[in-house]
Amino acid sequence: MNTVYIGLGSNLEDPLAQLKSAISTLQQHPDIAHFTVSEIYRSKPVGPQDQPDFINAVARFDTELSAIATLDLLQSIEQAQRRVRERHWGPRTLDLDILLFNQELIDEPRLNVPHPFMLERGFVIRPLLDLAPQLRLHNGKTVAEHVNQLDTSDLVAIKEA
Ligand code: A4P
Ligand code: MG
Repeated sequence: MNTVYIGLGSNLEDPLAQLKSAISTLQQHPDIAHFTVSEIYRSKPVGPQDQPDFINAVARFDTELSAIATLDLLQSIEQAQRRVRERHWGPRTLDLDILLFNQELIDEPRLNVPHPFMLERGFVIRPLLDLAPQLRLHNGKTVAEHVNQLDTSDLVAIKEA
């Protein structure tokens, strides 16, 4: 069984609904077990600023799928939610990134794990703190230690009614 952490992001076409839809699809998927998700956050865009704020979360699940098969599954969910892919680091209806796959280092044309930018992104590390504060990252620090080095002041947990 593989333990996977993924990042979820959206800033177009009702981003909160986009995330909830992806979460529901993953929760119900036959190849996914023990699905848990962080709080959901609103965050300022990293990269181009002339785009709407993002909604972000991190989820963890177990699966027998390989890393590439997991990527295929995530990309099929992105496609099903009609992801618009126009500009690098630009607006998107749904972005599902594999952050961690067990403790593996994967360097393939379609897949880099750990996700190359995860350590510098508050919108990844802050939600990850909700799920796994003691998880040891590839820089040798736990999530709880590492989060202190990031500015997470732009992240606001969304209170749901
Ligand atoms: N790929 C390689 N490694 C991975 C991985 N670990 N997980 C490949 C998923 N995909 C991976 O991705 C392009 C290719 O990366 C995929 O076909 C896959 O084979 P993409 O998602 O189509 O391209 P992209 O989104 O333009 O690039 P990327 O690098 O995914 O963008 P990022 O890094 O995800 O940045 N600000 C806030 N506040 N919140 C956000 O969520 N997101 C971005 C997007 C920018 N700013 C943001 C946020
Ligand atoms: Mg992506």
